[in-house]
Amino acid sequence: MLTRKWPVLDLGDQPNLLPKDWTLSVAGLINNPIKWSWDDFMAQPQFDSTSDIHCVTQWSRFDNHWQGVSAKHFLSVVQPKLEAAYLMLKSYDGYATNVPLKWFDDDDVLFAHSWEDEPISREHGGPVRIILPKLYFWKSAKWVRHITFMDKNGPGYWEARGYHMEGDPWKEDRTE
Ligand SMILES: Nc1nc2c(c(=O)[nH]1)N[C@H]1C(S)=C(S)[C@@H](COP(=O)(O)O)O[C@H]1N2
Ligand SMILES: [Mo]
Repeated sequence: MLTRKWPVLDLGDQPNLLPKDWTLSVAGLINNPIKWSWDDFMAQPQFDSTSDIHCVTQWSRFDNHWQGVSAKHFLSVVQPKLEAAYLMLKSYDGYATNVPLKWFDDDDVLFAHSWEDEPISREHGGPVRIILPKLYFWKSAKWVRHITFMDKNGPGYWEARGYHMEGDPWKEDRTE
């Protein structure tokens, strides 16, 4: 199904975060652990990108225009150690999802604060969510709060409930 509207899908508990209440902490196998406030985040180089969304429940939305901070820039700041191979993305609603670093480290991945030139709404994960267009959308954590870099893979919320550890839509990696 192709959709013009953007459906909302989550665990049902949508955190009500003002930008001033949002922080992002990053730890694990990196040389430079950080904790960014909203102001720290907005002081990073800004990045624009256009990409498609593919949900595992069979809808897609093409040509979304995002703005935020690129994963490439983020990685240049935190500097993953050589052993780092997976990220665990954790969110304010208790959600978590695991992503291989090789998928996260891509030109179209970002920490998005805007969609179609408007701040990302609360229900879509504002003030900041991950956009990882090459994997199924359950990997794109909304209300992102914490990231841990790991050498071993581990399951997030849906992965522990049978979703695929990678989630490549072109391979239809839905379940293990
Ligand atoms: N924090 C958080 N992020 C999440 C989820 C969630 O429940 N909590 N659901 C995931 C799933 S299964 C999908 S399909 C997309 C939906 O994003 P949308 O509601 O903006 O369409 O968010 C993903 N990111
Ligand atoms: Mo989903």
